[in-house]
Amino acid sequence: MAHLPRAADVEGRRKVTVEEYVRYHREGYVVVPGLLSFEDVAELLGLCDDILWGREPLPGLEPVRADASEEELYSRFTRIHMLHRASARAERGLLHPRVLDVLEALIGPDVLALQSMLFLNPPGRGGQGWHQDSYYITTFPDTLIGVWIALDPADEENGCLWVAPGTSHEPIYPPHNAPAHVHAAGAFQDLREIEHASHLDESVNTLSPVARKHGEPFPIPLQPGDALFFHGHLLHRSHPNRSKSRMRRSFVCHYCNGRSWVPWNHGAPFEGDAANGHHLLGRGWSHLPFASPKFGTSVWLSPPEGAGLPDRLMGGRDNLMEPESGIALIGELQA
Ligand SMILES: O=C(O)CCC(=O)C(=O)O
Repeated sequence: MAHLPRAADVEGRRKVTVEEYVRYHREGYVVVPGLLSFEDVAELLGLCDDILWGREPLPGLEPVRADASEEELYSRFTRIHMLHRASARAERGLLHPRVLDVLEALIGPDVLALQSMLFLNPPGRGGQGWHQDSYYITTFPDTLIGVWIALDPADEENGCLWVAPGTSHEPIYPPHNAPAHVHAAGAFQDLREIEHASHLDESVNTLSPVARKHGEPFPIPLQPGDALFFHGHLLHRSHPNRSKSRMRRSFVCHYCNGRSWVPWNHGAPFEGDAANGHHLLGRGWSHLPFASPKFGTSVWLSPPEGAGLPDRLMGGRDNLMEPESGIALIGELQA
């Protein structure tokens, strides 16, 4: 039985251009304008409002006082993690077919959905200094990718994301005294330890020089429904919302190739040595365990079929890289 790694047969698929693919792999990010529709964005904004005003009670969140002021409501939290495990709307956002269409081309064809985050940055709040997401969310092989979807217009003033182009080619820099990190500990000669990743102050966060190694970082202003796909090693940051009255809401999700081993469950305990069984397979297939959508969001999977994969052999007559009969494999000769 073989799994034929081809893109799912999704109607109206958002196909990726070669230029988008190259940009993602060369620069570490690619912007896809208008990936989500007005209706998709409205659904996620509705979720933000319902959470804020206590109309969508979530496990772990204190109920909202009936007489709470708007300021009090906004001061309760600026981000909520793993919302897809509690909300059907967040699950639909995480497994949005057009997001998965793009992911299939960039890191697929097998796509595992790991995390969803809702950011509700009111004026004066939010911001996160330079960091690399693969340090926090470990996948082996490391195939992590983030997708940052704007729900409000996001610009420099209200705290859009900034990227440090090309830093996706850097290894993951381990924080000082970290118990483990993404690359095999001890395999690098000169991989220095860093301090205060995610700190807003660049003079304190010692990842700052790495952010400028390949070019000047720049902001990524986005309109609602635009999506930024960014590599798990890419250094990125945001600033606090400096606007007087504009929110900066965004829906941010993380994914990896469905064949990566994932010993990460957002800090929650799991049985055995892999947490893959807790994460949702969005496309393709995997020999590793995976979960199905809890709220019934449709996904296009491709379980193994009877058909075999085409043979592709290296080398041949006249050095043509074509399959040819009569090539002996060393394994066969020895057998
Ligand atoms: O949106 C933000 O403010 C920060 C998001 C971010 O850095 C991340 O998701 O890794």
